[in-house]
Amino acid sequence: MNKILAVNKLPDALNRYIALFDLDAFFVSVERLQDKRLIGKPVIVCGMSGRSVVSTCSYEARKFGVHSAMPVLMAKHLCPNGIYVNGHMELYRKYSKMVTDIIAGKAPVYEKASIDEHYLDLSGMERFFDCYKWTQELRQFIIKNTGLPISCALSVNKTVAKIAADEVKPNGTIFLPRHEVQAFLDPLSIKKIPMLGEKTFQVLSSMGISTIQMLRETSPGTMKRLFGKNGEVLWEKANGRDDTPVIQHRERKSLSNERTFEKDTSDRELLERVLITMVEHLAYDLRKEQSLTSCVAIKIRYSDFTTRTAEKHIPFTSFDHLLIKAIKELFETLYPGNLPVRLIGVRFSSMVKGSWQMDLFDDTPQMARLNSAMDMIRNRFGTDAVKRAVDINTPKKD
Ligand code: TTP
Ligand code: MG
Repeated sequence: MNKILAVNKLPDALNRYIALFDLDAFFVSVERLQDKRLIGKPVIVCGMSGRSVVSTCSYEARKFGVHSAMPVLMAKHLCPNGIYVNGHMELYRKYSKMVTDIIAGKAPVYEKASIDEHYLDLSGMERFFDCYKWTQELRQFIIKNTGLPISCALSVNKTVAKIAADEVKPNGTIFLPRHEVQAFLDPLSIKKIPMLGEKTFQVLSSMGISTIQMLRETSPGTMKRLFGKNGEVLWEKANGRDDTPVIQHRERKSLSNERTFEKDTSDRELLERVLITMVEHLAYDLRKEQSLTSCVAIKIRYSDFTTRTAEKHIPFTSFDHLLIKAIKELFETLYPGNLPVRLIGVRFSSMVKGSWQMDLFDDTPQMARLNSAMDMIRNRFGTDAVKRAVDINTPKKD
């Protein structure tokens, strides 16, 4: 294991070989495996309520201007003849795992960055074989064994691999060695740099900066003054530099938290508040590692050490309000209301990688915004910095 990790820390960061494998229109491609009639058509995978958003759409639908996270109502306006399909998260999870298993069986170091993206670090391997040829063979193997279209870019770091893969999609592959990186990046819009948000884009546009070349020709000092540390990172990226390592993926099966009380308690309100705080912490962890859960459980241990557990399957989510609702329901059914409790715990399992804000199950954009606003505060000031009114009096974690 140590040997493998050492590959990640090559002394010359410029000589890395980093590949990105990203499935094309992933959810749509899986739906097409189930129903061949969807092939070649504008297909939109989304929730079905009036307030739902688009999860993803086929490249045929993208021509009409439809894209992920767009309200379905707007998509229907732009693409009235599209085929609107309700998603099947369990299936996507299955296919995602299939791809991960193939990559895990062949790659020295890989990171699962989202439900359909894997970064591979092949640095050092170039001494033994042609890395690009190797990625092509792996790509063909994935296509043959899963039936899913996938694009692949091989270059010197994660940022360039990501930008390059997006450029050659769908069904594309590209190799960008170091000496070709800058010429490739220069003419592209600054919008193509991952993580360059809307506000930054507006500020840079107002300064007349529209291409990556213009951005890199701006001084790093100006970028720092305007956007702080983030500005410097953007400037580095515009210069084709990014030292972020590929972090070896480990499948996390579950997330859990429990608390033993100093003195046993049958205070129902206190127990509920403790549960809610635990759910908020775990849900924050879920979102931080870009995962969703579809199984929540609670555990109650009484004074006499009898332990009771209950679990519930729910649609995949990482939203506080849905998880809290499920946990409260479990608590209602499990706790009779008078026995003194010694320990209480929460567990999330059946997890899947998912980095998007809105899922297929009709969560509103407002809820997504509330969660991400709370997360931003927690990232800056710590997990306990913001709480729901209901758990405001709950003591901190033991
Ligand atoms: P992406 O890889 O961003 O998109 P994609 O695979 O559909 O299309 P592309 O060819 O451009 O890679 O996301 C992977 C899956 O994650 C996507 O199929 C659906 C889901 N997803 C959402 O549910 N909501 C979102 O906002 C996004 C961006 C993705
Ligand atoms: Mg994709």
